[in-house]
Amino acid sequence: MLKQQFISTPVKEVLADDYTLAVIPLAKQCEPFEAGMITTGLEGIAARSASEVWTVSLPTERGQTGNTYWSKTSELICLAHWLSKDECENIEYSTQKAYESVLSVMTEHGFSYPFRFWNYLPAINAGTGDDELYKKFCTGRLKAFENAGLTPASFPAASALGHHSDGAVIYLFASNQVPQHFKNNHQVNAYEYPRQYGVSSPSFARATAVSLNAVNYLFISGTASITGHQTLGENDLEKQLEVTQSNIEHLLTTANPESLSLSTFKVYVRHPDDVAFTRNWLEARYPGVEMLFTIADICRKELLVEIECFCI
Ligand code: 3EB
Repeated sequence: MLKQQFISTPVKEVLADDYTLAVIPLAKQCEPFEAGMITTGLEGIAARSASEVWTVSLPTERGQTGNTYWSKTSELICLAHWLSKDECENIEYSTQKAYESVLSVMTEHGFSYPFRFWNYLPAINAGTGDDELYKKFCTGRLKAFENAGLTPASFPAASALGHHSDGAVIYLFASNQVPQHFKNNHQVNAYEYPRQYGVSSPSFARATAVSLNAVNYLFISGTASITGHQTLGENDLEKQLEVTQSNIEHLLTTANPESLSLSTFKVYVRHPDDVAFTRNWLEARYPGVEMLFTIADICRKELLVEIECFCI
């Protein structure tokens, strides 16, 4: 059983538990410490500091291969790879190398199918036009996927957000069961976005379903106020929440083969002042869903909020 929880137990204590696959504290650092712990540079809401914890029902083995940190059971592996501040200066090249590393370490450990990626980058919106950091990241990621023989049909669910610290981290989950990747019929596939959004399209699916040890899970990618390929509700938080909600609801009905239920939201809010409204809006509509709120830059400058989901 794979579980995602948001808890305030000290990180050391969480890591001491063999059944912890990964603990992801909300802290300003984005650098490696030890296998099983993933610092991302993303900050939480003061006075509500929780960590995101992924637990499994078999004891984990953890280690490091080159600069990639991993934690695994017989069913799945979590791999994490950081880029230093200097490496982030050449984000396209460093992203490509990081993706090539994590994919090769994944394969060495006997896992063939990445099913969920997270990408946390510094100054994601810095640079204009094709020079925007996020767009160069997309080119590096796509080159690595192409070199690894991954086609758009096997791109998994993902999130890509910006933090206000130095360094970057890419982490993923992979299995040896073939996952199923889904589109959102209300949105252009990210990997088919038109040229205006960058030289290389973003390589991810809108949702990925996976079965581990006969238990089904659905990962919904970071989802935002985009219809077709267009951003809706510029400068209008509530409109963006409505469009985001309708995208999530659409995925729950069309990209959810096992009819799973929403368990958690990881919510990325650009402006700290928008957190209270966002929290109230979501809690009123999703009383049974556990939520973690983080302050993050979303990869399109006009987007104010992005939500990812885990369903069981
Ligand atoms: C979007 O739908 C919003 O580049 O990995 C969401 C999830 C977004 C993942 C990624 C980007 C990514 O285009 C941005």
